[in-house]
Amino acid sequence: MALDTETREQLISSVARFVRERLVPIEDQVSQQDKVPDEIVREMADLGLFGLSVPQEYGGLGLSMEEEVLVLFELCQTSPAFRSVIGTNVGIGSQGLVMFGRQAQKEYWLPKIASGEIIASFCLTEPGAGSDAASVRTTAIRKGDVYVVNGTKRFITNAAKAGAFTLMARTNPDNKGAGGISAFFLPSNLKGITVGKGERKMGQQGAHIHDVVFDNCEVPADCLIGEKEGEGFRLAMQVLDRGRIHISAVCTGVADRLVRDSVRYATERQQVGQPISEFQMVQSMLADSKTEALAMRCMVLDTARKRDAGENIAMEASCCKLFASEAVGRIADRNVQIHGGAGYVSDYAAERFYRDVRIFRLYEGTSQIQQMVIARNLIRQAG
Ligand code: COS
Repeated sequence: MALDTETREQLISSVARFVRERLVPIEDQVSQQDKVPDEIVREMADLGLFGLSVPQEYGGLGLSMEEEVLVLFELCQTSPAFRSVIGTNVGIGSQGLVMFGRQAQKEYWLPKIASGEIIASFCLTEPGAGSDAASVRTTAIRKGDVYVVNGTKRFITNAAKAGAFTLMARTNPDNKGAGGISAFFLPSNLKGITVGKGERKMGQQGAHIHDVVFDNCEVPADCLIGEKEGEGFRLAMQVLDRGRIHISAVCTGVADRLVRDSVRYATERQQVGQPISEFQMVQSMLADSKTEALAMRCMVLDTARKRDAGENIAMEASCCKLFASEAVGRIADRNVQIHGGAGYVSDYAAERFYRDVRIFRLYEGTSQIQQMVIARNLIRQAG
């Protein structure tokens, strides 16, 4: 449901102020300590950020996709680790339930997700199933009233804090393809679930990823999302279509921040008796970064509006993710270049952001997967 203009503007300006006053000042601390303070998480909950995409009837803000990306444009003008705190509840962790869940599942879980009372994570990737998501090996075999789940999920964001998982597992081992996979929404405290240690990562300190191991875990049969087995892969793909717009909006927020940092540094830093922003080769970098940031914003907004209008945006979402994640990488690189030697040391945010943005080209589908999705759709349309 779309907000009225005044409420929308209020939400966006509250988020912008929160970023400016509460998040930007502690970016370096979060990176050093590898932890977002609990107090900040509570403030995020108070702002309603965990429930951006949960329908109002279940306690969320029920934003349209367009509104969600407008909020993300503001929220992500700081370390992307902050977005990760709410990211799985807003996106991939909850949306399978929102789109395909049964009434009782939604009534039980969604208010808790919207308030931030529980964190929801998305368990698709496995040691042997990354880009080839249909090759999931984790099994969920029906035995009476339960599914017995065995397998390992990898790089699961927020797993250690999760109170629930959206899990993709193979309910029909005879079907090795997409049709053998089902989706579940289950509590994380079931016997037989172990969360591994946090991985050491290149960037985004403060955001954490873990293995989740299922060892003869008995999952109640009513945790199946939807009415029948075999729908899990399609669910995952539709969650990811939406997630790719979300991540593209995250890239756009970061890009805007980096353009601002580049301009600020270029206008302050003096060389040869003048600000380096006077040099045309520096101007060229500023202009390219601004142009790409604007292009990202336009395509993300356009795709979000199309999704809100009910159009199939699988191809456009991949176009956004491909362009935005690659472009923000170039923008972060130019930002380092404009900062010169200062961009390589950690006194400035440039070095940290350069590492932080690298993951955008990998998660929720690598750039090569986006290219594949785009090309396949084009060819299908032509045929
Ligand atoms: N929406 C709805 N259904 C979809 C879909 C979408 N976006 N994409 C595929 N499907 C359906 C197909 O229509 C097909 O259904 P039928 O068998 O009924 O025809 C089924 O799902 C299988 O699709 P496809 O044959 O295209 O599957 P592939 O195994 O070739 O995989 C890619 C397709 C590579 C696109 C998919 O595996 C993918 O997105 N991989 C990346 C996964 C990813 O992003 N991982 C990140 C981890 S999560 S943070």
